[in-house]
Amino acid sequence: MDGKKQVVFSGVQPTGKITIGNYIGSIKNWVPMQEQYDCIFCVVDLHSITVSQIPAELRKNTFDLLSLYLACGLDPQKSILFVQSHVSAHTELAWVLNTIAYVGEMNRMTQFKDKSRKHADNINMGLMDYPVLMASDILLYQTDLVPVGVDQKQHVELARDLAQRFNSRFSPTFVVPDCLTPKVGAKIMSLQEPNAKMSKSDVNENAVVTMFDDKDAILRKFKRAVTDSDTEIRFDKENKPGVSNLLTIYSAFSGETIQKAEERFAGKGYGEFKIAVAESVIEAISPIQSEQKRLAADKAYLENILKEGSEKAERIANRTLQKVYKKVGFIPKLR
Ligand code: AQP
Repeated sequence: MDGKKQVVFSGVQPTGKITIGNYIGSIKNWVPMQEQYDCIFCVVDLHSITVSQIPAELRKNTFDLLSLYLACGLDPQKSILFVQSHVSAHTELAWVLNTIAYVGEMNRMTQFKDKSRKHADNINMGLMDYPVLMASDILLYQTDLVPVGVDQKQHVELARDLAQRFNSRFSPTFVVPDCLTPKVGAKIMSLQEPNAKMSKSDVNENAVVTMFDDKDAILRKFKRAVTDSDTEIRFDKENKPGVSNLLTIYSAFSGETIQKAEERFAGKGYGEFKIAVAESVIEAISPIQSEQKRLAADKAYLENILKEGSEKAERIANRTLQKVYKKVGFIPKLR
């Protein structure tokens, strides 16, 4: 990191098997950014416990996600890769930001409302505070750009608001980050309910294609994807959400524009179209899957990446945290 390039920060929660939605909406877009920006990518495990997790599974999912990052092309020589809970400044800054975040604005967050409905037996403070911790993740690194899917846009806007609020209440401290969403695939939809987002924690496994699914499962899930009673393969989100979602997935994995894909499939049946979409996914993710498996078996290598990554992240994060502590009036700790 030479401090001259713009800084990019993003992360994914190890809450389950990463979906093709997570991949298209985030990780896939991070890879080319490494050439142009100072990039910091995190496995955000602190966020994941806002919903109940089985500890052994969380540990496995964390390593699986790190190895998936690497298999997709994130390079520890170019980017800082680390696990959120290894850098304590994330929770420390979150505490300070909590004191300038209003309960009213946190209550209005769409994801909080959605997850409160889905996990009515566990509406914990962490779930409500999730966006403040995410603001802390972003602001600690003086981030310029946050590449995320559309569902996280509201949280990045909160990070912007908190940065501006802190800067004006004390003095300029944080870079105010911009949100970056992909042109195609910013919100991949469920294969079973094309008006709902594809989510890794969906209990209906036919609704979700994961980056870990084998070829047969991918084919089966796409064959069962909900479409409509029409026969035309045309992009029309409002009237043909299922077909539009499949066209988006095809475009993201094949690299062909949606318009070209519409021309390719003109006059073809839904059955044939679904198989072609599945094949485009299989072709793109098979090499990633083999590489992920190979890397996941090398625990020492992964641990070393995390050790080096967290040391680099900590240096940057602690600099920001010390500035913040000084501005709010805490006395410096003598060393
Ligand atoms: N369906 C999606 N389409 C495009 N992008 C998506 N993202 C999530 N779902 C889609 C993007 O993936 C990144 C990581 O998301 P996350 O793990 O931090 O949490 P999330 O947004 O809550 O994703 P999930 O899959 O819905 O997880 P669970 O089920 O655990 O809540 C983000 O950039 C997100 O925008």
